Amino acid sequence: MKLLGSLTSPYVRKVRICAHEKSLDLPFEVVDPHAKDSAVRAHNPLGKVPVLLREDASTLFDSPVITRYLDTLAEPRLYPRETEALFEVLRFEALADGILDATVTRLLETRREEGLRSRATIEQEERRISRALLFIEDELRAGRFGASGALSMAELCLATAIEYVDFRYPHEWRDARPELATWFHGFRERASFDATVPPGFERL
Ligand SMILES: N[C@@H](CCC(=O)N[C@@H](CS)C(=O)NCC(=O)O)C(=O)O
Repeated sequence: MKLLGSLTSPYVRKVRICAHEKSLDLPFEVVDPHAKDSAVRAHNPLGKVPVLLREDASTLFDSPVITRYLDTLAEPRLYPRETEALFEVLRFEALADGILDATVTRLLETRREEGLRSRATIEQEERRISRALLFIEDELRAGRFGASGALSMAELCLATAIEYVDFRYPHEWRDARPELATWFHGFRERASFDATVPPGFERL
């Protein structure tokens, strides 16, 4: 089994964090999905990472599919078996993936040349991120998130997404979301996060 990915992709980082939490030995090959002759396309027609190459030469993508698969291989279970609890985790995972998508879209827009760059697109993605962070703050306050202290992919996905916001869209969000800031500050100290910090990122 081998994971293909880049060191800065938050989707890849999420998978690596999941494997680390489960103490799975997951060899990691750094690839550039944007390269002209990228090998990724041979495994994923979408040309995106992460891709998991399995022992039988079959492949899995994208990140939520890979984490669901890894969860079947070792304890601790990070997706609950009980239906209601499972859908609660999947909803937070979808929210976290939405934060990642918005942060990536914003980043790519900011990198476009001056005349082509859309301020409206950048602001739309910033509002999306802001609403999502406020939503988590409210869920924390209501005890619907983080209350049990149990570890699941909900916490791992959201913390990965928040750290990616700090990496690619550093801005002051903590003052207006104090519960989230406190939770995140403690949570990101996990060894799985330390082991996967993207190069070039200085923690805020
Ligand atoms: N929904 C996918 C998103 C994966 C994704 O967008 N990966 C980016 C890296 S951050 C990529 O490979 N981009 C290459 C491209 O767009 O050509 C997942 O969760 O795995």
